[in-house]
Amino acid sequence: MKKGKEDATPKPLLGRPTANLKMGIVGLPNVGKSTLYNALTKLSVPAENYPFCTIDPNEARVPVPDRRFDWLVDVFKPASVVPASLAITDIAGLVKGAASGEGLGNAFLSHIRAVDGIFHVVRIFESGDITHVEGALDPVRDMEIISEELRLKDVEMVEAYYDKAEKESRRAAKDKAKQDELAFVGRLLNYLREEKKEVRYGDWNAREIEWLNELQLITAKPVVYLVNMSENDYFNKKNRWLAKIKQWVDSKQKDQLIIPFSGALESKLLEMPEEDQKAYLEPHKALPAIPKIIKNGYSALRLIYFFTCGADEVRCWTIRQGTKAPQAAGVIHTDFMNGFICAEVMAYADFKEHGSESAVKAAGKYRQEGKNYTVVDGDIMFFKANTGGGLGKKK
Ligand SMILES: Nc1nc2c(ncn2[C@@H]2O[C@H](COP(=O)(O)OP(=O)(O)OP(=O)(O)O)[C@@H](O)[C@H]2O)c(=O)[nH]1
Ligand SMILES: [Mg+2]
Repeated sequence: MKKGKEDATPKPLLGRPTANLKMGIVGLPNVGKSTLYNALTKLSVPAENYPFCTIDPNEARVPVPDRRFDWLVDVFKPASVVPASLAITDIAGLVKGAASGEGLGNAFLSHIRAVDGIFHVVRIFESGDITHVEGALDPVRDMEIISEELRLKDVEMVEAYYDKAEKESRRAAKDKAKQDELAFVGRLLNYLREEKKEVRYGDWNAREIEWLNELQLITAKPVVYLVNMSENDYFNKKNRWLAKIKQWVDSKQKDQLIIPFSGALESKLLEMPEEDQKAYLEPHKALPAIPKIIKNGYSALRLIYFFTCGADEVRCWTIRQGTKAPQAAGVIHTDFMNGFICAEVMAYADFKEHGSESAVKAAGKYRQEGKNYTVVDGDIMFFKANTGGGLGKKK
């Protein structure tokens, strides 16, 4: 085994250092957030035609759809199954001026601060009956309002932090760490307030990410844009606003994901048995958007999972990208991390190709990995650990 520099420390990720993360649904009032939430969770929270219908944030966990998992369950026919899941919070609508207390202002912003990633819902469905808080339909204006409110909230927070850092650095003029921090907060304030940029799009070094992670700014959270359109437009994959929305999103950063969906259609599908759903979508060659939304919310949070498979259980274990084998083992049980000996690993693709553990072994694809191994999404893992009671207790 190589020693020494193989382990160049990768940059930490922005965000809370845990795999227990959640997405929040954010947007103007009446754009279809609760409708989406209902479709995502198949729960019923009130979705009424008046602003601020959702007052308390609602939270649910939804399974992450995955064909690989379904296939493993088919092969192992285990007694119990545990898919990966994504926590989602439905947050009430944000209005212009929220950052300075308009609408239900600050309460909502604190709900947004409590999530780790944002589903930004924007409305392009026309409806005479359903009030638009800003009057006429204009999704680009709406997206701008939301992102501005969130950015202004961050400016406010960083200004306060700057004042504090300045006082501390005056008190400790010789403390280089404090001076460095103040210089960074100054640059950050300029970035947010003068350049009007969002933290998630910045190129930060490891030390800066550590500082940012103490601040937990709203614009540091990853965002997935969701465009709510009429059923017809969804089927025809056409709406005059789509190009303008893409242009706006691209102006922040190229190649970001924009997922179209139809709240009206997804609500309709909820009422149908599965065969009827297929029959309804088939003529339009359309798929429901919900699975795509869940999967992309999960990966926006930089979450991945590995599998453990056996006759008793097939299970997904959620970790963040870049997690090493011992910490991954620790998700199952801290004893597995503390007493970590090694991990036996099969890539999902190899297992699928060869069909059994022994065939994977015969093909020379069954690996033993040590504590520096970075777990890959879809690894099928088996840990060996010294858990006090003797060697080889495993999962
Ligand atoms: N026509 C049409 N109506 C929709 C669609 N999605 C949602 N609606 C309707 O729009 C209204 C508002 O939807 P909600 O999901 O409650 O909106 P919200 O964003 O949660 O609103 P607040 O919680 O007040 O911020 C409801 O009457 C929904 O039925 C859609 O795709 N098409
Ligand atoms: Mg709502």
